[in-house]
Amino acid sequence: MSTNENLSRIIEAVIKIDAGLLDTTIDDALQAGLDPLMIVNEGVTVGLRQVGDLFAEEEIYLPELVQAGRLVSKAVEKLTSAFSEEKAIAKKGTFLIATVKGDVHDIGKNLVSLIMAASGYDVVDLGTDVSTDDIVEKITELNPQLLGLSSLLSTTMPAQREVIQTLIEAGVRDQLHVIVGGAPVTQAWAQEIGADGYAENASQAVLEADRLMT
Ligand code: B1M
Repeated sequence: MSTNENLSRIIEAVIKIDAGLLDTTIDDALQAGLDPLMIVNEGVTVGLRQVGDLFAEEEIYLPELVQAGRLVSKAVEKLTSAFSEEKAIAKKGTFLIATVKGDVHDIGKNLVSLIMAASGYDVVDLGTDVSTDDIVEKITELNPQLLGLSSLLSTTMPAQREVIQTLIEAGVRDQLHVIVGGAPVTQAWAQEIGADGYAENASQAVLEADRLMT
């Protein structure tokens, strides 16, 4: 079976929200030698976005969206377990990451955390729905070189701006680089709110972080 066929079967399993089928198709793809990260980025994530489209079109409802989210979280965990092992590489700096206030989406944030950690950053993950005050408090406490703000809702994107504004008011904005991301976030938005970097996916987050740290 070709790479594209393997990925299509995975996407279909996610769209059907079928845990058994997803397990089987992922195992088949791994056996065929596909890279786990490719399966995440070009398989399960693509399927989940299509589930999101079905939700927006009212073809499916919130319970199915929740179920699809859980299914994919588990699949991503399984696929990325290899990355979690401690690697003996020089540490590049501390990366504080949070999903902003009002937003509970965490699959993408977790993926970014994982890949950043595997790429040599000390990652401190504050979780989801994190208030601006809590983020700023942690920055004062930990003094990280990088801050990552994830937002999946157009209604929570302004919280990214609020964090940056609060950092300016607290006089600590210049002490760190801010990277923003999440499905509705764009390079233009990043520029508008005064972020230092924008990343479309987890691998680009590492490239952005490395660029900002040099
Ligand atoms: Co929600 N949801 N959801 N949802 N959900 C979206 C985002 C939506 C686009 C679906 C849709 O309607 N088409 C829509 C937002 C519309 C908008 O604002 N424009 C939406 C909505 C409306 C909602 C609710 C309001 C639904 C409701 O209750 N009526 C509600 C809000 C809850 C809240 O947060 N307050 C809600 C709830 C949920 C669930 C809890 C059911 C579940 C989340 C489960 C979880 O995260 N544990 C869920 C899901 C699964 C989705 C979709 C289908 C998938 C998101 C996802 O995990 N993608 C999503 C559809 C979509 O995004 N098109 C949708 C996979 C993940 C790997 O990709 O998160 O994009 P992503 O992360 C990528 C990049 O964006 C980037 O790298 C990641 C890896 O490649 N990235 C960063 C992310 N963060 C980054 C940070 C960085 C750099 C890169 O630097 C710091």
